[in-house]
Amino acid sequence: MAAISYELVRQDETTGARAGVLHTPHGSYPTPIFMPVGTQATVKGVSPDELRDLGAGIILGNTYHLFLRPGAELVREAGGLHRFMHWEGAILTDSGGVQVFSLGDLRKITEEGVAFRSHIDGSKKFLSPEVSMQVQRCLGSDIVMAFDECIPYPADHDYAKASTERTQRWLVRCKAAMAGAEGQGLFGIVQGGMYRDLRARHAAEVAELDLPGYAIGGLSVGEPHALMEEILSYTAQLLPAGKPRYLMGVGTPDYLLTGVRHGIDMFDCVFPTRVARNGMAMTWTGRLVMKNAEHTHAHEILEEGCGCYACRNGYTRAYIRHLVRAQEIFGLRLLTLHNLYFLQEFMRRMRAAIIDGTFPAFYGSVMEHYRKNG
Ligand code: PRF
Ligand code: ZN
Repeated sequence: MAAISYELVRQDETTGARAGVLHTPHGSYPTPIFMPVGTQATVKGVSPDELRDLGAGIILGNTYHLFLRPGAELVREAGGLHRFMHWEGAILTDSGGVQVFSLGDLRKITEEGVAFRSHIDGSKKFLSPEVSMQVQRCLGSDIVMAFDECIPYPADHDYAKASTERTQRWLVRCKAAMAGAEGQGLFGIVQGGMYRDLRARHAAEVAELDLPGYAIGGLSVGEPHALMEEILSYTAQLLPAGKPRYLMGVGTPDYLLTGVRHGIDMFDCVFPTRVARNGMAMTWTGRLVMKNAEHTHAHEILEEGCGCYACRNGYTRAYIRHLVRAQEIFGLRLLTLHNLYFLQEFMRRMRAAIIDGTFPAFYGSVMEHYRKNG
């Protein structure tokens, strides 16, 4: 049996939203799903038990970081990434493309791959489709992402076209390099910049390879929300309905709503964990900046009814504000646990609404809150 498969449970009647189940070698997970980011073999500040308890099923790891440190061979020697980091759920690894391409002057792109200098010690390194696949095979992730270029925004049509064609040639090489990898599924990534013609052609070429899942890359790179929605909706409907669809690097509530509405099943983003470390709490009515004076005497929890560790145990806004101001690690941990729980709950409610047939109303009411409160 294939490592990864998608089961459709319910298709919303008026939008593209769908509820399903994603089957992996490390468990089956309800979709739409949000995957917390654990770049360096850890979701910053959170133990695997805590992650599981707050409802996370699939987490994300990064080829680029683990390749540089501690190295793919060491993780393989430890028994793979699941064992190394003590995570029994599923793992998706990103290919390293985005990180190497964002190194600017420190890298050189050729047809073969990307030569770059390590951000850690400046040493010379090289990533290519074959190297990225080799690293991800050592990591043993359930879902392996293709090595691609995330085209910056804005980019002219000529650049976007040449880059997308190269990403497609790289995808063919990724597929060949993953042949025979048991228990791992390769996802293709559709690029094409903000150009419909390039997106359409690339979506067709990627789908042609008959992979276990498909991602939409190159979005949420600084373009306006309306443009991202236009390209997303146009691209998503071109992808095969029987396979999972993953929108890479998206995880703010408004973008999650937009993605789900257009038929996306999987998301990842550093947002909830990163803003937690900047002292911000996510709620159903917008963000709370914990440093603000308004929370000084707020002897109430972050959000009424929240089931996260912090709220369940009565930690107050005033206390968390104090911890954040005093730069205490526990404050950032409480906020991280709350934000990750919040997004898991956000996905659960979206899925329940899809199954109940009330997704359009849910979308409207939650979006309205976010437009009002940011
Ligand atoms: N490609 C890969 N990873 C990504 C992206 C992409 O386009 C994005 C899009 N912003 C986030 N993460 N490989
Ligand atoms: Zn909470």
